[in-house]
Amino acid sequence: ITRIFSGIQPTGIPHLGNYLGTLSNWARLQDQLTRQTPSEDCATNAVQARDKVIYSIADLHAFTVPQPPKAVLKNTLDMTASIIACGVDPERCVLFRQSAVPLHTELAWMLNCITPVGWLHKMTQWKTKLQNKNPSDHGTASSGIDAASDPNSETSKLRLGLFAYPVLQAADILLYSASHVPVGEDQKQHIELTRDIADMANRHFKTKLFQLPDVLMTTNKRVMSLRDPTKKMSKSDKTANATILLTDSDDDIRSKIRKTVTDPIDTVTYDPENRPGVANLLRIYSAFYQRAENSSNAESSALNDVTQLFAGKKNQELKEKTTDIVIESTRKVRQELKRIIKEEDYLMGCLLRGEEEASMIAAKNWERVKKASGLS
Ligand code: AQP
Repeated sequence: ITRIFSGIQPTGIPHLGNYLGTLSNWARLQDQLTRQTPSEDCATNAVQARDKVIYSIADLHAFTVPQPPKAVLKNTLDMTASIIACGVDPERCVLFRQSAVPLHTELAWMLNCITPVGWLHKMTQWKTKLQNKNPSDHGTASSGIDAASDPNSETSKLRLGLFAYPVLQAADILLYSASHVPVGEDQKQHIELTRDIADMANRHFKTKLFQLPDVLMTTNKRVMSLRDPTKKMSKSDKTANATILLTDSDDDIRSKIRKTVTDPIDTVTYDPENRPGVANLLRIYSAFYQRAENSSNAESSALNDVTQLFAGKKNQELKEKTTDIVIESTRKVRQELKRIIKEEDYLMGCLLRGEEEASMIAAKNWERVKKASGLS
């Protein structure tokens, strides 16, 4: 691993899924990759270590769904505070706002001009959006495309940005020559697309402009909504009690987990298909259990241990024990977030410093693109 790059959209306060699936991994990776961070007074080495780990607040991606202008900056600062509270240290990595480095959109444009539209039509997330907009369609991509070409269909009202955002994501990654991109299962296809686009660009410009990044798969499974366990927990889900936020108090967490939708069977078994609510609680418990035990065992083994632990116990007990482990395991992060979220000047300072460093790295790579394309 020579450099990792990852991003998160500032679309609200992060929830337990964002924490387990992404932010805690960001902190862990930063710790692993900058373990030999030299002493503070050795400035050159410190910069070398910092730019191994680049994290972006993907505010431009957030616009793929409408954002109230008044909320944009506040959401960005809240996300910055959340990332730092989860253990990401802006002294040891580059943390910045995507929109502050306009080269992301410039490179995205160049990549748009060489990316075949058919590649984007294959993206599962896009196909899901098409199907949701077009219930009469039976879920094949081609019927979605047909519907999209009818200017009056519901699908043709979907926005271009939503269709093209995987290209912007490719630009985000390629601009920094990231060797690895830590993502969850849902984003794996987009990183594969990034590799294909990089390869296409290298052939198009007849020079090795871009490094093909590898996926660094994060291990934690999806955390599902507490109110509808067939849907993932989402920042934008406004259903009451569906998400546990990093700003929740102990009482909020207690009350939300108590109200979790389970099923009429009274004892605990792990059956994600038929008992998604109970399975979700077992997975949340096991994710924290694995951390508390400091176990390097695979996730599946922690889940087995936890399923054994609760075998024959009442759902009620699972809810209570999950409440305790969530409250205890997130206490430090929640306390730190509460403190830091008010420090707007400090947060802005961290972002400005990150922006400066990100711009320098991006400019070097963009210069090579300009040369290869003839723009220079
Ligand atoms: N429920 C989840 N369980 C595990 N991981 C999750 N992630 C999101 N939801 C869950 C991971 O968190 C990162 C956040 O990425 P994002 O904010 O760029 O986009 P997202 O996946 O769309 O996140 P949300 O929370 O669902 O936000 P909204 O509501 O704005 O769309 C990703 O790495 C994702 O895998």
